Amino acid sequence: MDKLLKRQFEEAKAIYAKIGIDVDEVLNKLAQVKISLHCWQGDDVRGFLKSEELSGGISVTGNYPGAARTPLELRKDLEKAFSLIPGKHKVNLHAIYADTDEKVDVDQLEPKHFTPWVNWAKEQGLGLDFNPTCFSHPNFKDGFSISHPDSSIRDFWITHCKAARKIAAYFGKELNQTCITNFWFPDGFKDIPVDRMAPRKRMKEALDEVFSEEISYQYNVDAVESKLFGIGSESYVVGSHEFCLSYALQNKKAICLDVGHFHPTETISNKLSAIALFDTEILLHVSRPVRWDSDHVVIMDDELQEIAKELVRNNLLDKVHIGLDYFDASINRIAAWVIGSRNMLKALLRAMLEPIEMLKEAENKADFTTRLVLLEEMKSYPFGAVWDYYCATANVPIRESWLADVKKYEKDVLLKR
Ligand code: RNT
Ligand code: ZN
Repeated sequence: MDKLLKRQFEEAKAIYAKIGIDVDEVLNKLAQVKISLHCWQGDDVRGFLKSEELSGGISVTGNYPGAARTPLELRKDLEKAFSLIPGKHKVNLHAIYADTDEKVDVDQLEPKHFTPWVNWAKEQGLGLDFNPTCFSHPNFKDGFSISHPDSSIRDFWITHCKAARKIAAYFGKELNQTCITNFWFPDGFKDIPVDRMAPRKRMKEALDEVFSEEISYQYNVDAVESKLFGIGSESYVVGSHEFCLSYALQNKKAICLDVGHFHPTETISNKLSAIALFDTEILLHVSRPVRWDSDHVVIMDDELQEIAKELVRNNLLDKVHIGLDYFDASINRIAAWVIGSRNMLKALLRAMLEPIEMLKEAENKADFTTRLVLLEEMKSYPFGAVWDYYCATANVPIRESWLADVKKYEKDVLLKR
């Protein structure tokens, strides 16, 4: 290891020790954290079933060259990204990423259509998470999928979601690691509805049907994701936050909180402690909304830091699953993955390097001066030296040196596509 890097780490360690923080212990804890890397950043949410253009009120802008066109290309790109991110993680697949030569519609998907992904995950020591894809399909009609008024359309999506759970259970069993399956439905109205209740009733019943089959919790955990609005569902979304949270609580499902899915002044960092008190499992879709649910690449902004602090300060890392969810086609897609993952981990590291007990004590004594002074001074503590050391020990490039790897891969592989 680079001598300067090592010396800077030792100095940083001594500085943190003075305020009562054991840096080695922190790094062991950080190494346990798994980030679920969303495969769809690699190809702009296209998938391989080639059914229809992206729909569901989400959109990707940009035409940076090199998007993955096949499962093999996507896996190679993911491998490249993982080689630049410290730790062992998971990959989050959508149903449209099936790896098969068969012409198969989403309601007919089976575990066998994902075998190459499972074999690869085993080889790479990765976990897999899953999502049914209830959009980009002719049966996503009039803005509705599983809560469509037409029962044959609802049934199609119910069958698809049931199939998705079987695939998820297969992932969990084969990889000996629970698969988190996230159910997100774009269903909603562009304009003010007359009947807000009926679609929600249909969605509730459809979900009951989807989840009617018992699947061991060891293999699969289901999550439901809420949303405030999407493109084309500006006035009303069936799966609102109240709907999804209530459903999750009543049915022992996990609730998925996406950073971009709330009113602009609402933050998910402020929701975590409230929800966690009620024994709910939580799935995070870490994203970055810019003025709206724009799904920008995750940066080290205040909300990311606040989310990380909530997870660490409240010991939530065991019951909160961290996934990323954004799609940017205007920059190198591998860099997009690496930036977001490294930032999520960095934010957690920084949160772990706080004198939490000291801060809580000050707060409990109403010594808000001490609280503010400590919080502000901690901002210039040398966490960067700890992060660099962590990257070096995990055998991934330090600081921005990973960019050279990405540029080389772009030249050798991506630009030839
Ligand atoms: C959409 C949701 C959802 C999707 C992915 C592709 O607003 O955030 O999670 O981004 O399923
Ligand atoms: Zn999401």
